[in-house]
Amino acid sequence: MSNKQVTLSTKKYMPDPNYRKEAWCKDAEHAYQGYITDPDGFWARISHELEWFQPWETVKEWQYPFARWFINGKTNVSYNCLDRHIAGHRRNKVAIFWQGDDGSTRSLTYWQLLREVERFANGLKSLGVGKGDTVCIYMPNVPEQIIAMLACARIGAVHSVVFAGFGSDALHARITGAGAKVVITADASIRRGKTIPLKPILEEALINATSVDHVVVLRTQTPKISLLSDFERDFYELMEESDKNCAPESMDAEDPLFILYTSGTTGQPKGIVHTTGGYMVGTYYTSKYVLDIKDSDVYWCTADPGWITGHSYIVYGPLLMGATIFITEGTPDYPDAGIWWKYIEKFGISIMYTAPTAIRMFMRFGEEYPNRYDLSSLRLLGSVGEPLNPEAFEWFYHTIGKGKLPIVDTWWQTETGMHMITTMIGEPMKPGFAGKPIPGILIDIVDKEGKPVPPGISGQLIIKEPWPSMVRMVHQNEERYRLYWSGPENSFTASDLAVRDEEGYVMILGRSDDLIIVSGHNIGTAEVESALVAHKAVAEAAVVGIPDEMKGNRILAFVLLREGFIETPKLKQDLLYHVRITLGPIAVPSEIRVVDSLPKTRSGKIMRRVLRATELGEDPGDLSTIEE
Ligand code: 6R9
Repeated sequence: MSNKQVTLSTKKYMPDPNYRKEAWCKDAEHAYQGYITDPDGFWARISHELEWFQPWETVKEWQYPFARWFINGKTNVSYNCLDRHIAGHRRNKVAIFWQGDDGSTRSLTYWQLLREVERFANGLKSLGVGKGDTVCIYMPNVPEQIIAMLACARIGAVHSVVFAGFGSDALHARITGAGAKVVITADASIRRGKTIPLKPILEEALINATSVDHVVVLRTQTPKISLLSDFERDFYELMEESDKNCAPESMDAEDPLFILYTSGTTGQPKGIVHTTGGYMVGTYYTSKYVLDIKDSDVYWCTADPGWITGHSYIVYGPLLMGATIFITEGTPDYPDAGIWWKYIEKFGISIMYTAPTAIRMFMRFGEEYPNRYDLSSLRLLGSVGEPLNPEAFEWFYHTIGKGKLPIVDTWWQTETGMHMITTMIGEPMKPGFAGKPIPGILIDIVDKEGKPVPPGISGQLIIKEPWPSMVRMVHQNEERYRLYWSGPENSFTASDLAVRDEEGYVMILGRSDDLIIVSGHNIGTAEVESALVAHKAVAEAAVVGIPDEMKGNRILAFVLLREGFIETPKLKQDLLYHVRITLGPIAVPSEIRVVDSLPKTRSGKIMRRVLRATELGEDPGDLSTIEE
């Protein structure tokens, strides 16, 4: 297996110098050097911007492969997200704007949010939930989900949020895996104008889930569904019956804050455990310096709280910053493909943090939808979840950003808890490249012997030193946890393939477990997909490796065409030719199949292993994370 030479584009967009002047991060290079000179001092300074009930004694203790951060510090994340702002000038500031699928809207100020969190926290206590107990949250994207998360954090309960799109088997596995004592749910979620019952799914998931003592149900439908007395409690009744004041539990920096099962693009989901102090510092730091959240912003992260992006950058990071956040239960193309742009105009959204899969979907619908709305409130765009291929970057930059807004393409993982690589505001942007490691993060790209590769050569992405919001444990699977730190010189292996250019900009080539080796050459699925998507006829593409007697593997490509294009032998030839000239003959698929849809995880990642298994007539494995 050889490390491959990658031809890199040198296209650059120079940002308006004013963006840097006004950004929290004025000089990323200087900050980066600041970390190198004094790593612990760097994190210490950031930690002091937050409140600790008892100051920590040491920044970190690293006993490979276990790290502890902010030793003996005591704090509470909900206190830092709420009470800290109430005491200051943000008391009456809107914390959450919510937009329902049916057009209704709600808002909660920081004051109101704290009131509800305190009461609900007491409600959980009355159900016997205490510090260290696990609570499962299975709810749609409504403010009550955030209230539930913060209430858990307030009393020291560990939440395990399960995305509302999961079915009963997946939910059962997560409830029993984490030993949840209470499950918080809703009667239904609303999508595309349809009511999708959630409670029956939970009922099925609860069969043989013996750890669960109570279920709390948010009832939004009329007439109200009936509840089993004692076992099931109404969300608001529980809240109203409870005391209004709930002092935040004093949590050790290393006490767990939550468990989150990873998206499961490959194999079985893993319960990633994050702790209090380090996660708080890491998400606060990046919400400030990468997402550049200011008091005047209306911030929208389009993810669902059920994913790490939602945990870190809808809930914790932005609320630690005292931001006004926008959330919606709706879908991006209902009632039409203009709805997101309409929200931006309606709420004056200034920071939009979204995913390449959404951007590519909007590209398919065309510019007329965003062009109908006033998007002038936007000042910063962000992307996360998959490589932002150059075509999607260009569309986002020109059509949404009007050729002037900075785009932060943030590379990170459930395991990293916070952003790791991006192009900080004010730095030149290179389409196709996520950017450089952020100040505080040291990375490298290595070959299979663990030796750093030169620019232009692909290799494994590793993280060289621990960081505050790193995964602390895989729930009940220490062996799996240890595997993360099996990189060269005790580094963290990200399972992503990447390449760097001469200036140190990193391009993510896709999961290394999605690597296809054709005639001894490593081919990243993302590279071939990006080449296909660069063709004007292709909206989305997925490629998989199929065993081949001659080459070891051959490449099979699935493509979704843009509107106005139809499948013809000529078009397929054009696509193959296009890959040949962009990536070279080695990367040319042996076959192209035109399809109507691609299997994706609910967080929008293409599930290549499902395509591959279907093709080979094999068992596709765990399908719990698949989108219908
Ligand atoms: C935050 C999140 C992690 C995997 C990661 C990588 C891919 C995420 C990316 C990106 C290229 C980016 N990924 N952000 N690839 N550019 N900006 O998505 O966490 O669900 O754990 O997925 O997602 O392959 O390894 P998670």
